[in-house]
Amino acid sequence: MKLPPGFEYRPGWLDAPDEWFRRLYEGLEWAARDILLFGRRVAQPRLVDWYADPGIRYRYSGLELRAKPWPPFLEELRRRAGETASRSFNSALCNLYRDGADSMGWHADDEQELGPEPVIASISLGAERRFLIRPRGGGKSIRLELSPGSLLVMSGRSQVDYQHSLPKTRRPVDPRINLTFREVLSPPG
Ligand SMILES: O=C(O)CCC(=O)C(=O)O
Repeated sequence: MKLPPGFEYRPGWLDAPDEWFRRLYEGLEWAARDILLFGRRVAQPRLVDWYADPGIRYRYSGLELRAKPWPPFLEELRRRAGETASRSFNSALCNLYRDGADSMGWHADDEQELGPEPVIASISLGAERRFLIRPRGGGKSIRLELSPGSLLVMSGRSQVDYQHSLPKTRRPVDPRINLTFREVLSPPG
C-alpha cells in the first residue's frame, strides 16, 4: 500500500514482539491521565507513561510531562529505533490501549518542542489496530493496520500536511502498546 510522503512502515521490524509486549505491560508505570479539551479536564481514553533524558519537558493538550529515568529495556528499544531512524531520540511517549474502546483522536505531533519537521518512530506491540492518516486540507483517509513488532517512522512534512488517529473499534481486541520515540528540543536559554 502506498503511504503519503514522510510515512515509512516496516512490519516485522522487532523480533519477539510478544516478549517485548509482556516486559512493557508489566514493567512500565501505566496511569490514567487527564487532558484539557476545549478548557475541560477529561480522562484520556488510554493509559500512558513517559520517559525522557534529564531536563526534558514536554507539553501536550494542557498536560506537562516531566522526565523520568529510562528502564533498561525501554532504553534498548530507544537505541534500536534511533539506529533505524538515524536519530538520537531523547523521549518516549508510551500508550496502552486496554481494549477497543481506547483510542487516540485526530491530531498531528506538531508541538513547538518538537521543531518544524520532527522525526517520530512509533513501535506497535500486542493487538493489531487500525491507524488512519488524512490530509489536513481534506480528502480521503488512508488506513494502515499496525501489526505487532512493526515500526512506523514519520518524518518530513508528515506532521505539517497530515493528521493521524487510532480509532475505537467494536471488534473485541486484546490490549495494544504503542511507543513513540521523539526528539524534544530544549527550550532556549
Ligand atoms: O497508537 C498509535 O499508534 C498512535 C500514537 C500517536 O498518534 C501518538 O502518540 O501521537
